[in-house]
Amino acid sequence: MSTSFRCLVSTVESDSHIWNLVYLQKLLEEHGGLVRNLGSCTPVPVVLRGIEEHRPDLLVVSSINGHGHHGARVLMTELRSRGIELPCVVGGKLTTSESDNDRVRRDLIDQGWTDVFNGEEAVPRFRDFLHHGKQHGFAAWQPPSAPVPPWDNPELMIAGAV
Ligand code: B12
Repeated sequence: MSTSFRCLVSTVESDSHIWNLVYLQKLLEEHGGLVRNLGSCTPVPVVLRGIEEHRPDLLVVSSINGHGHHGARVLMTELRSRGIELPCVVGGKLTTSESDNDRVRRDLIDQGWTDVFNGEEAVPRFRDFLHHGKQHGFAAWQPPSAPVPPWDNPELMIAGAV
């Protein structure tokens, strides 16, 4: 891939926060992204139309109102049902509890998201992702696995260790 790439920025339908989207647009532009920012409260059909018209190399979704986990699941379900295989990442404050971060990361990566950027390391990890993606293609990214806490580990639960 050349050093510039086409990128669609959106949020989820419920989320009216804007400055997270502006921040991401600027960050992506600093890294060579040609960005179309769809703005707040983005309905799924608007994202689908944006993909058709803009033909991005990458979809970046940000949500901070606490409903992002649900919104991201809904969006990915629609993308998959239409056979859209575009690299897609999501990040921000995706639930109302920081302690959900690893579980949400695992769930969304399992659903088909290329990676999920939440918690304190979100932006530094995202920069690494962009550098890697520009060299090797965003689809080649292997997300680091999220740790499984003991209370989410069925083997430990069955053994009665927790
Ligand atoms: C401004 C603001 C509003 C404004 C938004 C105005 C506007 N049009 O933008 C108004 C008043 C409308 C608002 C409303 C609400 N808000 Co508000 N809001 C904020 C506030 C104060 C700042 C958000 C902001 O602009 N930050 C600046 C941007 C640049 O930073 P950021 O969003 O944090 O993003 C950073 C990271 O999260 C990360 N990031 C974000 N997305 C992504 C994506 C990727 C891929 C990556 C790599 C990184 C990344 O990078 C950014 C830079 O570090 C925050 C509290 C706070 N101090 O953060 C609450 C906050 C986001 N709001 C909150 C809530 C609950 C609401 C409401 C539900 C309140 C209500 N009961 O009505 C509504 C929801 C409205 C809706 N439908 O979405 C909560 C969310 C709680 C959660 N997720 O756990 C927060 C965190 C306040 C709190 N502490 O409780 N809000």
